[in-house]
Amino acid sequence: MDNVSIISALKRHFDLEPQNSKVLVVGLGNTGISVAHYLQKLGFNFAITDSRDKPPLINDFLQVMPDTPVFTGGFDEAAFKVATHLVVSPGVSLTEKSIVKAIAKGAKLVSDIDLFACSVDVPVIAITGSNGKSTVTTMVGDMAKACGKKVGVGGNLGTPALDLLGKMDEMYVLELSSFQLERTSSLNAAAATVLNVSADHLDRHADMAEYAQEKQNIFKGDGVMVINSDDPIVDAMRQPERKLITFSTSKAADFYIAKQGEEEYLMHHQQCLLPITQLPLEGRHNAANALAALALGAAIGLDKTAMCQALKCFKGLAHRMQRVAQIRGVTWVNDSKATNIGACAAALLGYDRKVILIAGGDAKGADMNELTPAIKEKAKSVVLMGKDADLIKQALDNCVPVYAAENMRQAVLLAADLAEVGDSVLLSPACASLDQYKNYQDRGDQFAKAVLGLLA
Ligand code: UMA
Ligand code: ADP
Repeated sequence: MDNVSIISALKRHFDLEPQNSKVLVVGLGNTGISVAHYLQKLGFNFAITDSRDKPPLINDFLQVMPDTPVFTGGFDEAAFKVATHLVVSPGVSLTEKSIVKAIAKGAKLVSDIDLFACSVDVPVIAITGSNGKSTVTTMVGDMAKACGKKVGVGGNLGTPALDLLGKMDEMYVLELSSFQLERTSSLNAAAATVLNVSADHLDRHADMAEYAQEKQNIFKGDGVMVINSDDPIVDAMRQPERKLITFSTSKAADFYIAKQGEEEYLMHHQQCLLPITQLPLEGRHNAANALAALALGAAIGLDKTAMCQALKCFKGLAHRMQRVAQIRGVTWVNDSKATNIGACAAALLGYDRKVILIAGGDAKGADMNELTPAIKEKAKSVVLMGKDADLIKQALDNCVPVYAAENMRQAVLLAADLAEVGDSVLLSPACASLDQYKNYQDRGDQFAKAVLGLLA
C-alpha cells in the first residue's frame, strides 16, 4: 500500500496523524524497534521508553536512529503525559501504572499489529492458540510457497509483523500471541484460527476466561473463522453468521481424520487428502496442526494438492518433539518449547508406551494438578528441576517415582540411570525456562549437549 493510503487508514482507525500525533513507543525490544522504523518512514513524531536501565538492543538502535528521544531506567512520566498514542510492546503489561494513567487521560492504545493491519491490502492469515502456533504458521507459509505465492511469515514467531512490510508480498501469515491480541483492535484477517485454549500466561491474564477472550480477538472482522471443533472453548467462539471451516481429529468436520481400509487419512469432506503416516511429524497434535493449516489455506483458495506436498516435506521446528539421539537403545527427545501444561500433555499422550519425563521451570501461575492425569498415564518416572519443581511434585502426590535435579546435566544423568533399552526420555518441561535458562532454545540446547555428553 502507498504511504498516503496507510496514513489515511491510520487516521480513520486511530486518529493517528504524522503532524498532530505524539506517539510513545513502550518497550525497546524487537517490536519497539520495528515500530520506530515504521513511524520514521511515515514521518511521525515519536519517542521510546523502556523500564530497564540498559535494554540490550539500545546501542544498536541509537547507531541507526541517533536522534530519537529514548527514556530508559523506568517509564518516563513526562513522556506519557504528552503522548497522544501509545504503542505498547507485547512483553509490557497493560496494567503498568503509567499506561493505565495515560489511557485514562485519553491516550489511544495502538499495537504493532494494528499498524500492520492499516498498512496491507492483501490477505492476512492469523494464527493463535495456546500451542501449535509456530508449527501451523510455518506450515501455512510453506503451503503458500508451494502454491507459488510470495508470502511474508512472522509475528510472534520472530520477525515482527512491521518488518515484513515493503517486500511486495501477495499474502501474510502471522502468529499472534494473547499479549499481541489483547492490544489489537483493527485486524481483519482473511482467515483466522484459535488452535486450542489451555492454561498459559496466567501470571499476566486475570483468569482463563480473560485469556480465552484475548485469543478470541483474532476473529474480529468478517474473514473466515477456522474452528477446532475438538476444543470446547474454541468451539464456543463460533459466530453462525460468519463463514466457518471446522477441523477435528476425532469426528466429522470440514477437515478431519477417517480410516479408509487399514490407513487413516487427512480428509476434506469426502476427499482423501493424505495418509497420516506420510506426515513427517509424530503425534496426534501434529495431525491436528496439519488439518488446521489445510483449513486456513483452503479458506483463501490455496491448492490442496500443493498444500499436501508441503505437509509431506515439513521438517518440523527445533525444540518441538525433536529427536536428539538414540544412545544404547534409549531415545532422547527435546520438546523444550513445551512451556505449558497443554503442550507437555500432548507430547506425553502421543506415546503408546510409558516414558521418562524431564520437566519443571517457571509454571507461570498454572495449576499443575491439571498435568497429573497425563503423567499418571504415560510417565514411568519424572525428573524435576527449576523454580516450581515442588509444585509439580506436590501435584503428583507420589503417583509415579519423582527425582530432583539441580541442573540439566544432572537431570540427564539421572534419566540415563533410570532408562532401560527401548525407553524414551522426553524433555517436555510444562513450564517457562527463564528461571534457569536464557530462553527455551538455551534449555533445549543444554539438554542436547548433556545427552550427547553421554556418548563420551
Ligand atoms: N520491557 C519494559 N518493561 C516491562 C517489560 C518489558 O520496558 O515491563 C521492555 C524490555 O526491557 C525490552 C522490551 O520491553 O527492552 C522487550 O519487549 P517485548 O518483551 O515485547 O519483546 P520483543 O523483543 O518486542 O518481542 C515480542 C515478543 N515477546 C513477547 O511477547 C514477550 C516476541 O515473542 C515476538 O517474537 C516479537 O515481539 C515479534 O513479534 C517471543 C515470546 O516469548 C518469542 N512470546 C511469548 C510466547 O510465545 O509465549 C508470548
Ligand atoms: P506455540 O508457538 O503455540 O508455542 P509450537 O508450534 O512452537 O507452538 O509448539 C509448542 C509446544 O506445543 C511444543 O512442545 C509442541 O510439541 C506442542 N504442540 C504443538 N502443537 C500442539 C497442539 N496442537 N496441541 C498441543 N501441543 C502442541
